[in-house]
Amino acid sequence: MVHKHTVLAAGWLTCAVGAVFAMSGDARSAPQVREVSVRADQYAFAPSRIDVQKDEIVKVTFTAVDIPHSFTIDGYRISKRAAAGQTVTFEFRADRTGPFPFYCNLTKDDRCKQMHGELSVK
Ligand SMILES: [Cu+2]
Repeated sequence: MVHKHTVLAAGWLTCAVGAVFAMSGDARSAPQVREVSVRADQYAFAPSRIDVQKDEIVKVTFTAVDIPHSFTIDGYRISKRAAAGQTVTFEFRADRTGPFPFYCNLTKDDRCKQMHGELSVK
């Protein structure tokens, strides 16, 4: 019984140490992660401008506050829809530079056409 516990503890310790090494390894080689929260409310995005560096992993938390909206960037072939009051998360690698317009492509409410923003990748 005592022996079994010792083996379990040693196994756990090996895992923990392994995880720490794996994490520090990732920190050196993995790309930077940029977390961005975007709210769509009353036919506008907030913020309407997102600045990132090239090759960053952009983690977007997108919330449609009042009615369904989408976060659409043609330049990155991204279109994510959120239902009213809901949040969707997604990520992509900003592997091309440029200003990329984003907008809401939902057609149910005509005023969604007013929704514009810009992603800047430098
Ligand atoms: Cu919309």
